[in-house]
Amino acid sequence: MNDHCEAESPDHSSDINSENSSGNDRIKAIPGWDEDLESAFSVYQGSYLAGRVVSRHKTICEVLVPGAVVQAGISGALQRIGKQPVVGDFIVLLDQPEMGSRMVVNILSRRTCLSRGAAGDGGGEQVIAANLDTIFIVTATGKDLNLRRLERYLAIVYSSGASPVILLNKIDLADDPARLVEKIRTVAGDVPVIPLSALSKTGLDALSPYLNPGETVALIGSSGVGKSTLINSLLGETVQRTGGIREDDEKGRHTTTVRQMFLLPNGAVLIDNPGIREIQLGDSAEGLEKVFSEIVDAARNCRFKDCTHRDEPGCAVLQAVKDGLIPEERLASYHRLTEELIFQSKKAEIGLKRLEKEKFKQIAVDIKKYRKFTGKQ
Ligand SMILES: Nc1nc2c(ncn2[C@@H]2O[C@H](COP(=O)(O)OP(=O)(O)OP(=O)(O)O)[C@@H](O)[C@H]2O)c(=O)[nH]1
Ligand SMILES: [Mg+2]
Ligand SMILES: [Zn+2]
Repeated sequence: MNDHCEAESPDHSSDINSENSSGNDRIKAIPGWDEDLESAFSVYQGSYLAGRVVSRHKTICEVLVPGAVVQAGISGALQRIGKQPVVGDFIVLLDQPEMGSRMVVNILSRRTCLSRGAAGDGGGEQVIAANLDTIFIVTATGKDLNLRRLERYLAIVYSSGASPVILLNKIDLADDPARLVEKIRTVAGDVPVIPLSALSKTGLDALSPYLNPGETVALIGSSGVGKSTLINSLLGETVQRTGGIREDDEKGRHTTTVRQMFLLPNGAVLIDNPGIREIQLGDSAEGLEKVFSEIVDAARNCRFKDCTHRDEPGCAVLQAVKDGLIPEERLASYHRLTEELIFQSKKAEIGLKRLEKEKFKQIAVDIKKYRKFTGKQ
């Protein structure tokens, strides 16, 4: 297997055979594979292979199986039930080289799952990646640094089940990085904030506690903050193309377009992501409570249980703002994001209802067809 999980030509992999792989082989060969996955996979015999999705294209997945990276389609059955394999998924592959076919037929239970609100008016969630242990939220000194945006990132990361770590990149460009770290800490709670420079490779040692064998770390953040540069620096070679940034607003050029997994020599897994344009919250209520834990804590002392912390008498949150314990902009941000969450969930509900309606419309058409066919009324 090559270290960076790039796809091998399918011709080389026709000799992969699950009978050659024992559970131990799988644990060694598929980073992150463990006893639980082994027991979930034990029901599959014969032509089935265990693997992990390295990258996902429209209809094709690149999958790491013991000894190779292969390309596979997605079974019709999975597509019909709307289950989509994403990068980081542990999957079951049906390998039938004699028929020239290799299909992802099942997705094994996800330990963690990073999602965001889906774009468009249908609402719902879009899964970005799965089975992540840690998520590096990457921001950079300069115009990218935005506390309100960091709160959004923290909400979706908390909701994923993975642990967030905030990286402040490009400290080589800042006069006073320590001041910026302090600024970030005002919204970070207990989340570690690590200043570094991916380009000049300073501060990277502080990342090693998160880069353990078999553990998976994804990098997310806006375009141009230096996610791919950091991947290259950690791997010690250029595996990802990096892009310049626009001078006027310091925004990136969306250089990375495909989500992809890379393997560090020690067996840790890194996932590079395309820059996120806009983070919608999706179903992140739980995450939001963690991001604003000081507001949630104060709210326990509000006079009314359903206090909205806007103008109610006896509101402990408003009192804490008055006393200077909670910054006003934190409460404003909390209100904004909570409203957005309610809006998103309403949108999702409407989307679901529409789907239901469409389903029933389809059933009505089917009944009509059936009646016509059988002559029954
Ligand atoms: N000065 C400085 N520049 C950096 C640093 N890290 C990255 N850059 C530069 O920032 C630009 C964008 O870097 P990328 O690594 O492509 O950013 P990205 O986050 O992967 O961007 P997308 O793939 O578009 O999401 C490049 O010109 C890098 O050389 C750093 O630590 N210091
Ligand atoms: Mg990139
Ligand atoms: Zn209140």
